[in-house]
Amino acid sequence: MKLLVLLSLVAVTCQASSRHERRFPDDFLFGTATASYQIEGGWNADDKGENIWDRMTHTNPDVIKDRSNGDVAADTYNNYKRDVEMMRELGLDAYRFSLSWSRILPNGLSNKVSEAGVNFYNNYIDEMLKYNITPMVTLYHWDLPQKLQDLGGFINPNIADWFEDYARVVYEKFGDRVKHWITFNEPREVCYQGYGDVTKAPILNATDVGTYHCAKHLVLAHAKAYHAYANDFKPTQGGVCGITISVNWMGPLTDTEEDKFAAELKRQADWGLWAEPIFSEEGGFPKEISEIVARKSAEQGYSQSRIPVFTDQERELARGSSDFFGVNHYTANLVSASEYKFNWVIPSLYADIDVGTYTPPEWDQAASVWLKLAPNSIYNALTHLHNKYNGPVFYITENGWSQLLEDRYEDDHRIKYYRAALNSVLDCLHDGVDLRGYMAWSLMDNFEWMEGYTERFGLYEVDFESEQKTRTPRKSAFVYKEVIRSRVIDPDYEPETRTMWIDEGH
Ligand code: GBH
Repeated sequence: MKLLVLLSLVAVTCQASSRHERRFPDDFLFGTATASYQIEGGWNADDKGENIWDRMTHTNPDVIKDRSNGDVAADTYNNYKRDVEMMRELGLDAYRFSLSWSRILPNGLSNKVSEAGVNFYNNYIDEMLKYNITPMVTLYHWDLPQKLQDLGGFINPNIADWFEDYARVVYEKFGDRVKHWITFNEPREVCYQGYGDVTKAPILNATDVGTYHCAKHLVLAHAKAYHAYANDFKPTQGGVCGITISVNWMGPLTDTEEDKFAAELKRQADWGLWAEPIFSEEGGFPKEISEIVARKSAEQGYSQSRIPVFTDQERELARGSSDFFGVNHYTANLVSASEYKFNWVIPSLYADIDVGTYTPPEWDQAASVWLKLAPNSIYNALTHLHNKYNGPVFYITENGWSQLLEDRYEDDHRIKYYRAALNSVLDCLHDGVDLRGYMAWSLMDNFEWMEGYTERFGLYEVDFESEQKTRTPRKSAFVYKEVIRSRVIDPDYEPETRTMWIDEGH
């Protein structure tokens, strides 16, 4: 009998090692991600302060597709134990979530710290740690305290100090247990969509200068929070601090020099504005963008370039200010110098770079208009960044697929997308990209910003009509669970039951 066990063990080991290349390392962190405003609810619980999403959805409900808001959302404020139970069901190694700034500092400033807010996050974190789930904490996922917005938000240079103060409170309260910090989620979405457009709060629509001034101040805010951690907390707490940038792959439509340059401009506009100052050798904003905007600004009659410069001191502050590169990745576009152009408002970020984008009709389409399954897009994006920035540590901090509410359990498109994405992750690992973890977006359905509750990204469905905000696993939850457990992608795996369970040791 003993011999038999031994023999079958040998067989299993051999099988595993023959697939060695297609296996996720045991210390690779598999997780899921969420964000405070999208799941928490409790918008005015205890002494929480108002934030820009509270203000915008309450005063201007028409900007949200279904006129909904995050007042209650998935009610994680009351359901956090159920959230952690779902993490255990999936067998997650890690969980990425964000802190609501105005829940911790009701005025945005650090003179008053909310005890109730701090308690809530303490409970959430402690519940994860009980089951060995590594918390990965984002400080800012778009819910700025309204008071700071009234003072100009990211257009006011003081935002860097306000953010550092907030970061210090958070490190001090939670840093004994949290070892993975992300300062900002997706600066492009904060600055372009919020300040240069009308597709995120505070819908400022300052198309000419909004994006660029926000970009500089956000980078400096990040850098100050990074150095505060590196100097005053890391020596005793021993964690890492980085930033998450949205990096969809932008490749040339054809291999002409014009299209290759157009793709480079698109990459600089989409992520280079934030990645270059932090991860490049030279620091500061991307050269080509700065040149184009300076030239156009002069032609357009502005007294100064619409894109600011970094002083030498600011450049040095930001350069190298990240322990890892967090990547939110969803899709790809093909970029053209001459075709498929959109009528952008002039002047604006995308009018400045003036390129066109295209996606082939054969790429599978998600419920979100902007989201398609693009082949090898994680591999293309990460190997590009790996080469460009000298092999930094990466985490994929978001990746996922949307559907409409109708398909409640069967989500085969999502499963197809995740399998493709995870294969692309394995290709990265095989080629030496230092990728340490992968967070699926999202643990559960949540408030999808301007789309309200009409687009669903969850591995768990949430019944927002129900009192309990009941969470039910979709088929993809079982498939992801099996990947995490086995550390391989089995293309034929089919769950045998719709009833979830918790494996021993979780
Ligand atoms: C992430 O953004 C967010 O971090 C997360 O909160 C969100 O729920 C998740 O993705 C799913 O959307 O409508 O054509 O103007 C992803 C990057 C960039 C995707 C802006 C939507 C809008 C494009 N987002 N984009 S469009």
